[in-house]
Amino acid sequence: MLRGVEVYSGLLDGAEQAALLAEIRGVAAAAPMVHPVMRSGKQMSVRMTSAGRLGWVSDQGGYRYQRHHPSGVPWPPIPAPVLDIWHRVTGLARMPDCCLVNFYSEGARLGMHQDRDEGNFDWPVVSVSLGDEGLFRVGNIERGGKTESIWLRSGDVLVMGGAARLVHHGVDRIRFGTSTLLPKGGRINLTLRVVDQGS
Ligand code: MD3
Ligand code: FE
Repeated sequence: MLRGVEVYSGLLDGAEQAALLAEIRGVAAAAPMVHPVMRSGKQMSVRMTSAGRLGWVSDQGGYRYQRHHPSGVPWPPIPAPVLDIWHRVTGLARMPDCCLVNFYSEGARLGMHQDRDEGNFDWPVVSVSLGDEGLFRVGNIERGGKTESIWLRSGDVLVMGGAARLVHHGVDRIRFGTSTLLPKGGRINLTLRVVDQGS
């Protein structure tokens, strides 16, 4: 695939996936999943929450990282098994500030975008897929041009660093019901980021 994208297919076995899911249920109990609203006023089809010092939010005021869930509660800590994956694949001593949790139910998608709300793009981004398969698309730093697609499966881990850190990417669709990890189906993606906004 693209330079700067490392794909660890099947890095997490079934037991590890189940343990992560239990941790994520705990995160969502403390900080409930919401459908973020974009600046346009349109609701995203993906539901999101966060763990960590900072969480990613979007509303009519725009996109940003902030210290609290929209309800005002602080974000729960990033679960230790999630930090362990970050350490295994990046080898970095610096831990991420944010674990964004994305939930895709049947029909949910994420349009092509860049991740550029962080303060420093030198840090890699790590993504963990759980549950149903998702069709991930990667493009270019510039808008448009050729794209490449790959199916991400439960237990796959991606590291986006270097030249890939600012490429456009998105999730075109999920294959609902292709995994038994979530009893009611759907896909969960954990995205780990160093936000590094000097605060
Ligand atoms: C490429 N999430 O939350 S993860 C996102 O599967 C996001 O939910 C997708 O894009 C998902 O912003 C894709 C893979 C990923 C994450 C971060 C990236 C790819 C990336 C940052 C830079 C380039
Ligand atoms: Fe993204």
